[in-house]
Amino acid sequence: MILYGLALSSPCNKVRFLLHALDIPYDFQIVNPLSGEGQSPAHLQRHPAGKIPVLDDDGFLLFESNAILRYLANKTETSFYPANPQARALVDQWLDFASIYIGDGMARVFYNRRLAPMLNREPNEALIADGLTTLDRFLPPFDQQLSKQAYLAGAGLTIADFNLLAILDPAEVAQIDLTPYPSLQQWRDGLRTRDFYTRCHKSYADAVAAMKAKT
Ligand SMILES: N[C@@H](CCC(=O)N[C@@H](CS)C(=O)NCC(=O)O)C(=O)O
Repeated sequence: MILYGLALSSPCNKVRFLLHALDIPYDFQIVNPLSGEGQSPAHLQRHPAGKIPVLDDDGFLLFESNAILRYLANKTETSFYPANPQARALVDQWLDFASIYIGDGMARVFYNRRLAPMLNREPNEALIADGLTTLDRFLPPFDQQLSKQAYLAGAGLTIADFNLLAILDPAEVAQIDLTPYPSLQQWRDGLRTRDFYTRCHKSYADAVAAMKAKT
């Protein structure tokens, strides 16, 4: 199995967390959109818009990180994506809810606070403010959910957790304060000590430092 992507990319990292948790060996091939590699003819053959991640499972190409999570989970019949229709629907609900709102808010803040300066682009303060407003509105339901149960969709770890963990991984480096959300923080602190996470990186800040050292 080959995963095309970058260690700084949350959509890539959610897939890497799942691959590690399932103990599936994979070849992580770096495609760095920040340096234009996404638009290379080779990568455009894999993804029509040149985005990452792309999974290559023995010639079967798949993009969109949530589709990749579901594919890998279906293929392995793992409890990370329960078969019972209602249990599965709740996983999908928390997966989509996080991707749409938390993913969007985080992306606006992270891009403008961290990536724009790295690319010598002017940060857009209005988008940062908008992202923070989105996070202020949508993080509380996640904190409430995690105050009631160990994981987003119930008592067991699921792909919804890998998704949110990867989305929130850049919080520190993007100076996003999660202290108002104690249950969310506790959930995240616990998952960050797990094998599937530490096999990926020690911390997100470490992944950023490793990338800077290489460039
Ligand atoms: N919804 C997509 C988002 C993919 C995405 O936007 N990836 C970024 C890196 S995190 C990318 O490839 N950006 C380069 C570009 O948009 O050309 C997914 O979850 O896979």
